[in-house]
Amino acid sequence: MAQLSIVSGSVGLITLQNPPVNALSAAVRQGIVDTVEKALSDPKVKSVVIRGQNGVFCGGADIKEFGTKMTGPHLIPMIHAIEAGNKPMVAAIEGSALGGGLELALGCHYRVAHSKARLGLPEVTLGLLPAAAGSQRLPRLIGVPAALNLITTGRHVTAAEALQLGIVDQVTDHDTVDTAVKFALNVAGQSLDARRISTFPCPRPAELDALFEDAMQKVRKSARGAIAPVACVQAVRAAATLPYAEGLERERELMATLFNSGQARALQYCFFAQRAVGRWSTPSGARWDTSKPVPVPKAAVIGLGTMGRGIAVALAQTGLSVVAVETQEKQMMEAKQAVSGMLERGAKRRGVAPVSDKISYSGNIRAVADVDLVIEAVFEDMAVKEKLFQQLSAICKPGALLCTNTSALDVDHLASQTRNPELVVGMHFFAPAHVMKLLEVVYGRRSSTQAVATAMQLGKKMGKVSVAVGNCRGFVGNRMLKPYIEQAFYLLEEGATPELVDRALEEFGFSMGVFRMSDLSGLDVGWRVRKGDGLVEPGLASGPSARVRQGRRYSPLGDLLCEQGRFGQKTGRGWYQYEKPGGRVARSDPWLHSFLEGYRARHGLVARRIDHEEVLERCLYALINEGFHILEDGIAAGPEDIDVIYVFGYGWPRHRGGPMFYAGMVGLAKVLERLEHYHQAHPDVPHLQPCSLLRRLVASGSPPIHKWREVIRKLHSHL
Ligand code: 3H9
Repeated sequence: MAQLSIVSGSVGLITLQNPPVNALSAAVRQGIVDTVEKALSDPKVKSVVIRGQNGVFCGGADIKEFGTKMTGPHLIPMIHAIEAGNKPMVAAIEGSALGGGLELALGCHYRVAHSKARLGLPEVTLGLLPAAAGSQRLPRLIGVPAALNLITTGRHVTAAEALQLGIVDQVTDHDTVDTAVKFALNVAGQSLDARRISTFPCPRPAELDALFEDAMQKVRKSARGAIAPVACVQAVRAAATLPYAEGLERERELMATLFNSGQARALQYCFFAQRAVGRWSTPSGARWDTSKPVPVPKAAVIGLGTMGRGIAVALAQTGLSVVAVETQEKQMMEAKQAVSGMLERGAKRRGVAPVSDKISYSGNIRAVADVDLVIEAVFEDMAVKEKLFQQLSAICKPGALLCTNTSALDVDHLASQTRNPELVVGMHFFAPAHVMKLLEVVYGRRSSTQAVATAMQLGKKMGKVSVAVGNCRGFVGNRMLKPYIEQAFYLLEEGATPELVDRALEEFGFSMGVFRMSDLSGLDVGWRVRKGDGLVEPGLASGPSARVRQGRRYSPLGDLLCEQGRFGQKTGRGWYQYEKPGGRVARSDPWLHSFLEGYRARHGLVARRIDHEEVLERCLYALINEGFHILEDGIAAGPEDIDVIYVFGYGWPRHRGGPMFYAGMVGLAKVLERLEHYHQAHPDVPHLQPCSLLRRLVASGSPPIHKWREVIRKLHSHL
């Protein structure tokens, strides 16, 4: 797990060996302790280089060990032994030095990094803090403000930034280990008194209290209830105000509160869930490891509205040649300007040249004749898309993949409009498409394994978290959103206000409550869909039938607002009011409150007091219940897929792990009991009727989430 060899006559080379990222498992820690001891006691060794196998220095503590009984040497004394040693230790950093990996490097006396290496203390993203003295050494090395920034955000820095900050001593474009060995030869025999970071005084900024108050306010605001960022600030404060040993003790205490917290478990679950969705499979037998994607050097985007523009930018930034097609001249002109602005801003952010030359524009659909893949992002209307797919099927070269960016429409139906339905898949992007990380790749009944693999691969190349999902109305994300929004409407009818519902959801951790979100995305979007579904009946009809459609409870509230032209931010009025059309700051609207009172009076509804708990239970459990239906139907392969979709695409707070993980944390039996309770109170709301998979899981003793797939598999094999 760690090996010592002697190179260049006098340099002890310690190699960490725990692929793929040389995580610091018990065996690796033991290996380091043993090899360091050997190197320090071997008179032939004058200096030491520590490196990781296979071009990765170290990805940190072994996250898989968390939650199990920890064995082996502890990290802190192991790193102290390295720092206290009387021979220079040089970390040779290639690939990543993250978390405990960087803490190990900070225990070394010198650090040499390859120019492509990335360094950071991302523990906060796992609900932890850098508790192998990272929170105490880093501020001593680079100062409090820079350390606060790195530790509270968990961001990775490039080698160039690490050099500028003073984290590393040298950056090389050549062989890192060779460079580090030369470095080690040069420093052999030199005094190490000024190289042990734990002995450095921590630089004390002038306005210490103000600095930490400001940092605390900032993290509290952005953390949305997450506790780790707050603990990170406290740990850095300890570094700035206490002697090293006392600071270390404070770091230990803070870590103890985080380590077994539900938030840490949720965030670590998210880490593995994000990777698990990459190992996708479909019921037809397509799999991530056996299905071969086809290369896609050239792609086309059709329709340059908001979505199309974002998709074109995302593709171009990935290095593809893009043909962008828009038939309306005015839209084309606006799109060209918007796209070039997006590309310029993106290039500036990433410190590269804009890739405007990657995109060519055309008003003629025939321009897509030679591309390898088309993504259509035209108006969300089945008739329009049907016609387009018929055209594409005739125009595109043989083998070209045809993808739809629909957010809900039937992918199988669109595939049936083409000569090669096996080449059709859904690629559901989220707005803005060049920024949002989530991509739902929707396989149809006839999609080929190659088509799914190609779309998944393209998503990965674009830096998206791609999740393969089955075809049904709304796929996974939007299908679950429907009962969630529906409950929010019913709560208004029963006495809540948009402010109350949103506050409950935002305190839970959503970046935006359901009504503020609806104002942002536009009320007219859902109105159009409901109209298409024959649900909208114009006017202010009263009587019981006004709130019933197709035998179920229905709330026409959203339709009534749209009839008044209240489409949300774009019109300056929606569930809230805004200073002007396009305004961003939501203010309570007295008109809306009296409208709700009038509505209730007209329908004989008596407003009652609704508390946050009911808002959360009704909205979230209805959404979770739909998640169980999705698992039961085989639309998502496992709970991780649903959770990743909600965390990356729908603002679900990551420190709560995603809706299905949250259900497990609350207790499946409790979720079932509350759904039964609410369904009894609202028998005309089918979404509140508990799903049979949920009942089955509770009946089988509420197994932990990683065992749900077994229950689902059994369920499917019985069918
Ligand atoms: C810590 O250090 C705490 C200390 O401060 C104090 C303790 C007292 N452990 O991401 P990839 C697995 S907390 C175990 O696909 P990439 C990963 O699950 C730690 N396993 O590769 C995957 O497995 P699988 C702080 C780990 O090249 C495989 O390795 N460190 C760990 O795209 C490949 O991973 C971090 O937060 C780990 N630490 O990216 C860094 N890391 O194949 C976490 C990875 O079965 N790691 N695995 O799915 C990363 O950010 C990325 O993995 C990294 C490589 C950038 C290193």
